[in-house]
Amino acid sequence: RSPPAAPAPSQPQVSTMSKPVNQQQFDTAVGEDTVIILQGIKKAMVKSMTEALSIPHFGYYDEVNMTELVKLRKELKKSPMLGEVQFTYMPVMIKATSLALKDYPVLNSSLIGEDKVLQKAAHNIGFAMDSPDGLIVPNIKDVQNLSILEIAIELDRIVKLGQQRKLGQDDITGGTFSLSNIGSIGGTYAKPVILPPQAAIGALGKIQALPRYDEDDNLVKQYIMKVSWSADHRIVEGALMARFSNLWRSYLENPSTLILHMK
Ligand code: CAO
Repeated sequence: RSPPAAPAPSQPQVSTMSKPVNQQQFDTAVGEDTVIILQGIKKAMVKSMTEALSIPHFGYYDEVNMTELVKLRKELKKSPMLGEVQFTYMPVMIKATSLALKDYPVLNSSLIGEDKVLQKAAHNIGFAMDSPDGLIVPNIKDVQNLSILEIAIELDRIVKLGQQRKLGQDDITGGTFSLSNIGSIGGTYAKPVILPPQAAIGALGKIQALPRYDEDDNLVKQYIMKVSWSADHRIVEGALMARFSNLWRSYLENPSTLILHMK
């Protein structure tokens, strides 16, 4: 008598139902497994993030004392110069990035082949945006020539257009360095993925009121933000990333020094 047949390996009951999908449809409740066809921004993310995997990422983390900036923003928010423009921390962080890039231009560059680095003159600072269609990274052009107010106006314009799915090609291409303010949603540290062909990206955590010691050893309430940098270790040494981060942090911790860089 032949032995009983081995049970057939169980097959997942995957429905072959396929459908084109955009961002909102990901959370559609279905009673069976569904194949989702990626299109547009979602499809582009597969390509760019797969490409990013070929970059050896160096991670560097620090905390920034935002106490002075929190106070300053409260005051600046009242400025009539802002009109309807929302004034968040981003314009200051974007300006501080550009100022620090002046001293560390390799972070504003791209590796070409195996032995060339294209150092870019323009500081086109990208920012990750959680848009209705998913992750987009529009950028503010020539930040090195803009005041903080001008950056705030441009950020406001881009965010509003992004929310309405109306961003033009120019706004989403040509970025040279990126920031990802994940802290506007929550969380402290992140492990940001470099957007090729850029060389670095910084993820900004939530600004939190936390106890810290002052110089007289008193415990004081301070506003702290964690920053997580990733840099392309083929062209950026860890020491350089740390020095860049120190300089960037110093602008945010002493925002009055930014006045010296106003045009
Ligand atoms: N910590 C504490 N408060 C923060 C904060 C932070 N890190 N970031 C923003 N806030 C505050 C703002 O100051 C603002 O406060 P008020 O209401 O008092 O003005 C409020 O939160 C809302 O800010 P916002 O998010 O509308 O604006 P923003 O300029 O700070 O950020 C944008 C704009 C587009 C970066 C943000 O909306 C966003 O999409 N963040 C998500 C980025 C993301 O998805 N990253 C992951 C990428 S990898 O998948």
